[in-house]
Amino acid sequence: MKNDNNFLEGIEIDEYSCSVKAQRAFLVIILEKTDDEESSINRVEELTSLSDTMGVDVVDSIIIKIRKESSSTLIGSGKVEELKEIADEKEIDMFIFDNDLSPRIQRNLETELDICVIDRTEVILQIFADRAATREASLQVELARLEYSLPRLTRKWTNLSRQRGGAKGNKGGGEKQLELDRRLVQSKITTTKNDLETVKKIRDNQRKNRLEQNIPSVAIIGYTNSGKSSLLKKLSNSDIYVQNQLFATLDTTSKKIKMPSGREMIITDTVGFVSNLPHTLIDAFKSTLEEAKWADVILIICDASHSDLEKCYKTTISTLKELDCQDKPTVIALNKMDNPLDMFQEGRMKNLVQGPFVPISVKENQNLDVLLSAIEDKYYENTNEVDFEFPIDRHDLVAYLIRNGIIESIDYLEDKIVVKSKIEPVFMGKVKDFATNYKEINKVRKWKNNSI
Ligand SMILES: Nc1nc2c(ncn2[C@@H]2O[C@H](COP(=O)(O)OP(=O)(O)OP(=O)(O)O)[C@@H](O)[C@H]2O)c(=O)[nH]1
Ligand SMILES: [Mg+2]
Repeated sequence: MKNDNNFLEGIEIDEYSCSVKAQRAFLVIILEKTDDEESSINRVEELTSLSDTMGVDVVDSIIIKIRKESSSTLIGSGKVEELKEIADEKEIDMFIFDNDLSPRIQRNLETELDICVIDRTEVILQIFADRAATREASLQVELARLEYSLPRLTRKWTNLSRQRGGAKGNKGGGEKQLELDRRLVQSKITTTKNDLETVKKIRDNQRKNRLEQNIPSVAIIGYTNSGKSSLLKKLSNSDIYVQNQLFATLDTTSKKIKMPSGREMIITDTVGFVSNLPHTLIDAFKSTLEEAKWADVILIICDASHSDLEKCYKTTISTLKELDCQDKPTVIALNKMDNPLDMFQEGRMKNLVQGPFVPISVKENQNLDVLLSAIEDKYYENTNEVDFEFPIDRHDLVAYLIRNGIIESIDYLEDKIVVKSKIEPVFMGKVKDFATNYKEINKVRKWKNNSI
C-alpha cells in the first residue's frame, strides 16, 4: 500500500482500519424487506468486482434476508451462528458486507464471529488508497480513511492491535491509549485538510489559467469502468491509463481536442462514480469532481454492457446533483455498443433518459464524430448568432472566427466577405465593429462571475 506522504510519518493509516490484506473473503449481502431480489444479484456482482480489485480472493457469497434489523449485529444471532459455521468450514479470513456497518455493529460482529469484518465503504477506501498516484489523490484518500477510522479505533482487527502484541483486540491498550490514538488521528485529519487546501489552490490556479484561455471545456462523467478514459485516449491519441477494473482513474486528465468545426475544446476525464459512493470520499474528492462544475458541457458516459444500466445512470445523475451540476448543458452517450445484444440496451436507455443520447463504441470507433458534433451543438446552443461583413482583404478575421466560433455560412462577394456565425460574447472584441446583425442570447460563462 502506498503511503508516502511525509505528514503521515510515524503513523500508518492501516493501523486504524482493517486493511490487513487477507487472502480469502466471503461476501454478505443483506436484503431488507423493500429490496428486490434481482438487484441483489447485481450487488453480489459489483461487490465481487470491488473485492477482486482490492486484491482478495472471493470464496463465495450469501444473501441474507432480514425482517427486522438487530440493533447489535444487524443480522441477528441465528445468522451470526450461520456465518460462524461458514467461517470455519470455508477457512476464510474475512467477511465483506455489502451494507454499510456502523462502527458499533462492525465491532460486535468481529467480536462474535472472531474474524475480520469489513464493509463496502472500506473496500472502496482501500482500492482508492492503493490507486492514488498523485499527491492530491493520496491526500484526499488519506483524509477519507482517517475520518472513517476515527470512530472505529476500538476495533478488534487492526494492524495496530497486532503491533501491540495481541493477535487481535486492543483491550490491553486501555482507555489512555485509545485517547492518545484518537488525538493522533484528529491531528492528522487537521494536517491533511491543510495540505489539501494548499494543493487545491494549485489546482484552482491551473483551472483558472485554462479558463482564461477561453477554450470551451467538457467534463466526462460516468459510472466506473464505463469507458471515460478510453474515450479521451481515443480522441486525443494519447497514452491514458485504461483498465478493465473499477476506479482505474483517480485523477483528472485534461486534453485539448480538435472538434468537427476545427475549434479546440478541452476535455477532462474524471473519477468514476459507483452507487453508494462513501460520503467521506465524495467530500474528499470534491475538488477533483469540481471539474464538472467548471465545465461548459458535461458528457455522461453509460456502459451498455453493464447489467444494471439504470443504477449506473441514476447514480451518475444523483452524484451530479450532489455536485450541483444537474442544470448544466449535458450530452449523454451510451458506450460499448459493439455487442449485438446492445440493441436491447438502447431501448432501456431510451426509457431511462427520455431525451436524446448518442450510441457509441469507443472500441470500434463508432459514432465518435456524431458525439463530438453533439457536444459542439450543445455548447453553441446558447451562444450568440452574429452576422458579419468583412472587407475583402480581411481573411485574418475570417480565420479568427473559424478558430473561435462556428461558421454557418460564408460568401465571398466582390467587395466584402459576408459571414453568418455563432460566437460567444468573450470573442466579440476583435470583430464587433464588423457585425451587421447581433442576436444576443443571455449566456454568461459562469466562471466570469465567480472568483475561484
Ligand atoms: N467492448 C467495449 N469495451 C470498451 C469500450 N470502451 C471501453 N471499453 C473497455 O472498458 C474498460 C474500462 O475502460 P476505461 O476507459 O478504463 O473506463 P473508465 O470509465 O475510465 O473507468 P474508471 O477510470 O474506472 O472510472 C476497459 O477494459 C476498456 O477497454 C467499448 O466501446 N467497447
Ligand atoms: Mg478512467
